[in-house]
Amino acid sequence: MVGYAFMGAAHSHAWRTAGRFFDLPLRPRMTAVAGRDPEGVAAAAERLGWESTETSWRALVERDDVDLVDVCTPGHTHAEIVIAALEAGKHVLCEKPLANSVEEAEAMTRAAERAAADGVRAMVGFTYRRVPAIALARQLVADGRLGTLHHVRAQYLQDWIVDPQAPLSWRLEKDKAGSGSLGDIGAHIIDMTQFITGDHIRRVSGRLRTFVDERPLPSEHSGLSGTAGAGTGRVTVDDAATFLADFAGGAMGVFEATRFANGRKNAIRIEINGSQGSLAFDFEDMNVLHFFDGTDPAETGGFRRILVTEPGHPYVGAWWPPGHVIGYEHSFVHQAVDLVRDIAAGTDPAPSFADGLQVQRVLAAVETSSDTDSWQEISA
Ligand code: SOE
Repeated sequence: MVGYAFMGAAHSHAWRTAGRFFDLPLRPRMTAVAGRDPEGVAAAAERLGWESTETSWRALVERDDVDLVDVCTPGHTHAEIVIAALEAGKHVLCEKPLANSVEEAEAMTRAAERAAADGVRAMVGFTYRRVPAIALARQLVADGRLGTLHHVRAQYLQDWIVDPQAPLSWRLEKDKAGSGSLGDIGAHIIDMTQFITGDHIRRVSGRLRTFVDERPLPSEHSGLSGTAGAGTGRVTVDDAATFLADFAGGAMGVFEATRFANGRKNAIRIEINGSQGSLAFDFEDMNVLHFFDGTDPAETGGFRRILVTEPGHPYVGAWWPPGHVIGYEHSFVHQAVDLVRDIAAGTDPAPSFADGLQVQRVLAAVETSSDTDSWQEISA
């Protein structure tokens, strides 16, 4: 694994846990973690359960005892690490969004396609599609329970930088993160809604806004929080993004991604309305899917609250008895399980780099739309 901060901790937990709850055809071994700071990476290895450390990702990628490279670093480093790993014949899991630009994502996708010819697999980490309620939502749509889809409504709401004194971090710098709320969290709802609907976004009309464009530099930073230090730096990404989207299949989409929704910590709200029924989900109640079946008699119909903890629900059978809910970290475990199974079976993982590239094109189109005040088509 390269990187060991917030996402690195979530991925480490997943690699440690996957084979303890799920039957896996291969057993992940947490051979090495890489990071530039020798003390920091050593402490992380100890805490997160890695056998050894490297202070250069290149050294990690060249090791014979590494078969898979898990990239948990900021976006501006993804392309170089991922392409080198694929060229060295290593399977790759890359955190989302795939890259900081469409060009980088295209190069990574080409590298993944070349490597696939030699049986090397590549997956992009849109973990939320592996929340059981989201996987169930996709099944219901695929089974035709919603009929023809009319509306897709999606919001990803956080508030961790609503305080203007919250310090600058890499997620607020364009050269490191590519974009702000748009790419960091908007990318998730693009992937989730396309996954649930089995459809894709055809064109967008977007608005980006930065509410606080100068912030204190951090004296220290960990995960999403930090302490303000001396001096200030410029915020070079969007704080909030909204966009309208037309889906290829005809549904109308309304999307909102913001880090300024005061009081909302990690609310991912998705509602889909079709000719036969509707679905509604909120990550802050992630074990629940609300389903309205329009074919129910009006007198007894209404949204039903499905507690997605039955053994027959996606992924759930490997965990706890019904009603014993799961959390944020479990979707990362599901991601590790699916990737290991694909590697063993020689099948292509989803979401593929091509899927990650398509999301990148939607992100770029929203930015261009906001800059030019126009609708933008998503190129194929
Ligand atoms: C920060 O907004 C963040 O950690 C994202 O980077 C993750 O992808 C999301 O799952 C939680 O929030």
